[in-house]
Formats: sequence, structure tokens, C-alpha cells
Amino acid sequence: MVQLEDGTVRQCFPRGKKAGPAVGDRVLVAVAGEEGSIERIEERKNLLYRSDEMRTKQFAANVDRLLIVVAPEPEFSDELVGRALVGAWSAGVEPHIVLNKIDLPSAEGARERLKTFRHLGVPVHETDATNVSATRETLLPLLRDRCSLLLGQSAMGKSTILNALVPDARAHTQPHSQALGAGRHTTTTTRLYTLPEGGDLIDSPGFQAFGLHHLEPEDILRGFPEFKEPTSECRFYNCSHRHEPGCGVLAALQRGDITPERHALYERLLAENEARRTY
Ligand SMILES: Nc1nc2c(ncn2[C@@H]2O[C@H](COP(=O)(O)OP(=O)(O)OP(=O)(O)O)[C@@H](O)[C@H]2O)c(=O)[nH]1
Ligand SMILES: [Mg+2]
Ligand SMILES: [Zn+2]
Repeated sequence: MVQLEDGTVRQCFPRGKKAGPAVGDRVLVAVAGEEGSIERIEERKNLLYRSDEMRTKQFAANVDRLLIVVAPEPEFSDELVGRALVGAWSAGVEPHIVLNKIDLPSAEGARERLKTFRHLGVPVHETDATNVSATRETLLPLLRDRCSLLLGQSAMGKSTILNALVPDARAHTQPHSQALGAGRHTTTTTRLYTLPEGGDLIDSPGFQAFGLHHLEPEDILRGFPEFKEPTSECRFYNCSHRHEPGCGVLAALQRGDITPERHALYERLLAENEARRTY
């Protein structure tokens, strides 16, 4: 679906067989009546991918900010937040965390668990998406004139946040238990909405895994900005920061400047990348 300059939306078909357009792309279209064809994809600022064991899929293009939405209930996964951060940093996208459902008493525990990400310098914003005016006050300044993507596990409240910010969106939302009963996520497609105040917001289906199989070792390293300074002290120029003597990253880990969880995630991602190469 392509939004034309006059704001109307048309169904347009991509030309050619190569990997086609992703949500967030700017495209040149030839319109004929109710339909059209995509003639060209403009150069991208960046491109986010999502992958599983089977394949890597284009996810969204030209995203300025990744809003990782978490909530106390259902409980969010640290592993998924950590992976989403790596995905953002490696693609050159600015990550933010949105702690939603702060009206629930269990919010305090979630706030505590987010400390580790706060220490990495990731801004954390807090919302109760059922409080529309407060949510708008918190998030609208962040979204103006930028393209932002809502990402997170199912039932964290992404579509509820979208509805608070874009009243015309009327995206479908439902409680977690019902979503599980139906055996799928409430939101099933990735879609871009334009904010009346300026800026774009993309809603996406909840994820249970955030595969980063497509990342090469140098991309993975970009996903760990806190490793950057310590790597300048590594004895070997091709140090993998796993077991080499004189490794600055391992020294920082010893000192407690890098957390064991982050280093373990780094090792897992490298191992996943190596497993893929042996196919
Ligand atoms: N108490 C409370 N409930 C919320 C809040 N935000 C969302 N909810 C509820 O949480 C449930 C899930 O919200 P959705 O917006 O559908 O979640 P989602 O992240 O879009 O889920 P998927 O589309 O499956 O990925 C709904 O029943 C919402 O009403 C909040 O801030 N506080
Ligand atoms: Mg949704
Ligand atoms: Zn090293």
C-alpha cells in the first residue's frame, strides 16, 4: 500500500523480482486508476531486518527511532530487549525503551529490571497508554518530524499507544489471554501511520524471537557501543573479544564496566552467525 503525496492510499505492485520495498520506503510510482506500479525505490537511510532460522526478511526502512515497548504484564524478556538494541545500533537507528502499563502495581519490578539498559544510555519513557492525554504528552515530542517504529512482544500495548497518538488509526487491540486463545498476534501486518502533528509511526506485529542471523561480526560489534572504547586496548587487531589474551573488552568485563549478560549475548550472536555460515 503506497501513500501518495495527496494523502490517498493506493495498492501498488512492485516491478522486478529482487527484494521489494519495505514499510517506510519512499517510492516512485506510476498510477493507473485505482492501482499502480512501483517503478523505483529511493535510496534508503537504513534498513532493519528480522530473521528466523529459515530466512531473513526486510522489516522496515528509513527508521529514525526504534521504540522498544515493554510492560510488566505479560512479563517482558530481557533477551529480546537486548537483541532489539543490537538490531537498532547495528542498523544506525536510535533505540528508546517505552515502559508501558505503569498503572499496574507490578510496574516497579519492571522499572528495576530496565536499569541495566538505562546504564547503557538508552532513554526510558514511561506510559499508561490507557491515559491518552498523558501518553501524548510523553511521546509526541519524541515523534515529531521523525519516523519511529513500535516494536515489542505481543500484548505490550503497541497498538494501544498508536491509537492514543493517531486517533484515526483505530488499530485493533485485545487482552493477552484472548490473543493467545486465537493462536496469533492481534496486529498481523506492519503499517505506517502519519501523525497529525508531523512525523510517522509504524506499528508492527508482536515478536517472540528477534533473530539477528543476518548480522556479520562487525555489525554485531556495532550493536555493543559500550565495547568500542575497550577494543582500542586489545592486543590483537583481529581480536574477537572472547578468549584472546590482552583483550580490552574482557578486561572491562573483569572490572565490571561491561555486564556479563551483555558479553554473553555478544558471544551467542557470534555463535549464531558462525552456525549460519556452516550451512
Ligand atoms: N492496564 C493497562 N493496559 C494496557 C495498557 N496498554 C495496553 N493495555 C492493554 O493491553 C492489551 C494488549 O494491548 P495491544 O495494544 O493490543 O498490544 P500489542 O502490543 O499491540 O499486541 P500485538 O498486536 O499482539 O503485538 C489490551 O487489552 C490493552 O487494552 C496500559 O498502559 N495499561
Ligand atoms: Mg498490536
Ligand atoms: Zn578484544
